[in-house]
Amino acid sequence: MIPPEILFKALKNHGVGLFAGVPDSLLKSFCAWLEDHANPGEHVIAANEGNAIALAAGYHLATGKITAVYMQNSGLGNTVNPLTSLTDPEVYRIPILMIIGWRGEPGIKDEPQHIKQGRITPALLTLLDIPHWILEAGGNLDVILAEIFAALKKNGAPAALLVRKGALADYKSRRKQSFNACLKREDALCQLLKLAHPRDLIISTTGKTSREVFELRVERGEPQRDFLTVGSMGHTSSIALGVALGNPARRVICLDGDGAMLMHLGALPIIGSLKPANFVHVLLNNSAHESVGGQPTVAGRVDFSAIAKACGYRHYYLAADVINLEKYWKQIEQEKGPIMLEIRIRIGSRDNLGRPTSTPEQNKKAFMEHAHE
Ligand SMILES: Cc1ncc(C[n+]2csc(CCOP(=O)(O)OP(=O)(O)O)c2C)c(N)n1
Repeated sequence: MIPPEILFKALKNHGVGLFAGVPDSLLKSFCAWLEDHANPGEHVIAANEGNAIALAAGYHLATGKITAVYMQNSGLGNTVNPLTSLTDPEVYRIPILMIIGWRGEPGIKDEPQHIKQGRITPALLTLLDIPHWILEAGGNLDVILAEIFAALKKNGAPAALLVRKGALADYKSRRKQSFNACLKREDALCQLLKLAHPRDLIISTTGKTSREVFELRVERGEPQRDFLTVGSMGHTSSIALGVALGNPARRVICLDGDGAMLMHLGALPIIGSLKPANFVHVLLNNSAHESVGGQPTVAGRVDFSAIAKACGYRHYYLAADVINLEKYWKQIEQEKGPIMLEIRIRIGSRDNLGRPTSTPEQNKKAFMEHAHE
């Protein structure tokens, strides 16, 4: 296995001037190393992978240097537009080193949302004319990087390092909790499931939120009727908006994460301008991408009250404990949406957290039956 510091130092020796990206579980030790050791201004955690590519392009325009942009392969879709219309040799020809965590690699067991993307990742890079190299546990990093940087220099365009599961050695970050909050995400979700009406339509975000909602329903002996957005990070609020518009007679509760909300923040003014009265947008804010390793987001420094108001939400509440959560929920019951309820939570989840045992299609069917009752 390759220690993350070796990768970091080798990239710097090759002249990488900036590191940017969206965290991934397969790359979490590298992300953690960057957090602890990159110089100020040398590492940016972007809101989405397309933004990271554009940022890398801008950095190259200013310095002539290469940025290493890391991401999970789920984020490739977000990069296709800037890769084809900005950095491509047929447009501005800008070199970028992409470091991609290869979830769903064929032959390796993974969750349903990763299978298709894992299968098409190399072909997608080929289609985009992006030469790519595979990094695995026993791989010769020096040789691979020499070849990649030679290609980056020769083509002046993006090249990619596809990182297999287990290629990088462990490293734990020294990071601390963002908020001094008492509730963990699962505690907040447990309260919300108690407060919600059985007829409410719940749509939950990517990562541990959906896994916890699934397990909490099992524990509570209740049917699985919530829509679990296992992939499509950042799109949960738009899915929920579609549900709210299509089913105005039912209250829709969107359970969002801060990383996910920031990823496609543009959904908020659309919700605010359409003003679905049945829309409650819960933001579970731990100021981190906890599901993939706890890397920080900027959400701890963002005024979501101002954002909600500016985007046209009718009400905003901030809770950090059960007493306030219950108090504000009583108010929410009386009011018209869209309403944003931010809940400040601490990082942390149980070690034995499972994954949905039903398939996404079974989940969809159960949700639709519930929605049509
Ligand atoms: C487009 C895309 N990029 C990255 C990922 C990997 N990923 C899955 S969950 C997650 C973190 C989500 O963070 P947040 O919404 O704050 O929720 P938390 O994990 O903290 O509960 C990331 C980065 C992904 N699934 N899709």
